[in-house]
Amino acid sequence: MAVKESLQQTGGLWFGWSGKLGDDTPGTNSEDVKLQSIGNVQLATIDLSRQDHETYYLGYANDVLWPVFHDRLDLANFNVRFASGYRRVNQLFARKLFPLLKPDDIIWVHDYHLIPLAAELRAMGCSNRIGFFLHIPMPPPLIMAAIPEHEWLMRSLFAYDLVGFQSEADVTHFTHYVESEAHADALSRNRLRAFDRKLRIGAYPIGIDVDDFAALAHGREGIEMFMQIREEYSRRNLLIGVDRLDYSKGLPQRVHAFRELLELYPENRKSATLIQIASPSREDVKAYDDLRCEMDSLCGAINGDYGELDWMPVRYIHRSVARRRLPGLYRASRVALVTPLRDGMNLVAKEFIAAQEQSDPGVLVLSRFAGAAEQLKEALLVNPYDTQGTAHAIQRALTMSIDERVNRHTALMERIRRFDVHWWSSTFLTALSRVEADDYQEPVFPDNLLL
Ligand code: ADQ
Repeated sequence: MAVKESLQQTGGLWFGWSGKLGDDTPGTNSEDVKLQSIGNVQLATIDLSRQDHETYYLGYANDVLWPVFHDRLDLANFNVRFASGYRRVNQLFARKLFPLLKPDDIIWVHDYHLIPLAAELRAMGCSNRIGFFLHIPMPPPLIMAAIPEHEWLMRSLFAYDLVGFQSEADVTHFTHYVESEAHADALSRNRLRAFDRKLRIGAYPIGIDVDDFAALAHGREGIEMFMQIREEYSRRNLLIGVDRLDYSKGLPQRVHAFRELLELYPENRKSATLIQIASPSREDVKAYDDLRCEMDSLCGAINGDYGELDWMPVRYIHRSVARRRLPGLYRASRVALVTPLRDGMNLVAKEFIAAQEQSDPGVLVLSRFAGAAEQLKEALLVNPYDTQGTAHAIQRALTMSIDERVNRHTALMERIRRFDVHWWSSTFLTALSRVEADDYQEPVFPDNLLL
């Protein structure tokens, strides 16, 4: 979404996987690039063969990089076929993209599926300016070092001119990795030299389009959703969780904390309801199937143990909600639970803030392990592994005075408005275009925000 908005502003070429599987039968070529224009954006897409989808996408990207970068070594599947599929598809993408490039194009590569893309392009003679943004967290050095190909992956990042991370913690992890594993020299806070190349790095926390999201809250479907939920839950305090069903999002821990709330503060029985929306995600990967079973069982148990004829503690919905309806749901909720075990940023936290009524806002309970916690200091920050601590924070959110809610919300709103999606893309692209200028001053972030 954020990338689409940014590209629509500048115009340009979007290149990537079509999301479809190609025909593997002999005589057909699934590697053809399909071109189409939408407004000022040209779309170039390519299908993946079944084998590449299995090894590159399901395998290396989602069964190796995703778990390891979210500190879940226990879930990683280090299969050598996955690594070669990942390298092969990045080579294929580079081969297909290279002929489409103009000499002065600036290339912005997104996320962990494409770490070696610049190195493959450079090997073909590409000298364009290339930047990379990692949407997920950068793990600490010793966790990264568990990936058998870690050195190759991190060396590949030095083929970029600029590498952007979501948070200062990610920048620190990367710097420590290259200093300890690749004897990198830190030329300054944001410039490193290793593998015979210089690289600029920085924290560019992604934001949302605040006005656009706030406007959706007052659109027809936003208002309908708000009225419907307000009416249905007129006698209840509503808590909301909206996530992909992913083990990084801490959903079982969240249900445990909500259960603890009902134990520690029984006054919430019959009055507090948690709506948890968990959209299906990566259902071909086993860990996601296990999580689905765990959530079904936990939500069934809490409703069985605490539910009454006229009240169920948890409404668990394993589907996604249309984007236009989400702000209405957020606006009708007293508290949002955004409690991932690890998250690059987490845009739901920012969307919840943007959807609130300024005069009577809800409270954000936010995991300290989400990248968003570096910016959103006025949320109630929690450790999601600490069930009791999280339950206490939820109770504090439910009972917070209107003055405190307004003060916290005002500060948070100012923050997400100032560092919105337009700030994110323009700051990154400015830094990328000026990467070699010695006088270029990196935006100091988030130091100026830790008030
Ligand atoms: P995600 O892990 O997908 O993205 P997140 O930032 O929470 O995580 O959500 C992205 C978008 O999906 C948001 O706009 C949100 O509203 C929407 N969404 C999430 N769950 C939904 C649901 N159940 N129904 C409908 N919409 C839903 C990755 C990283 C994040 C990082 C983003 C952007 O993992 O840490 O914030 O990229 O960089």
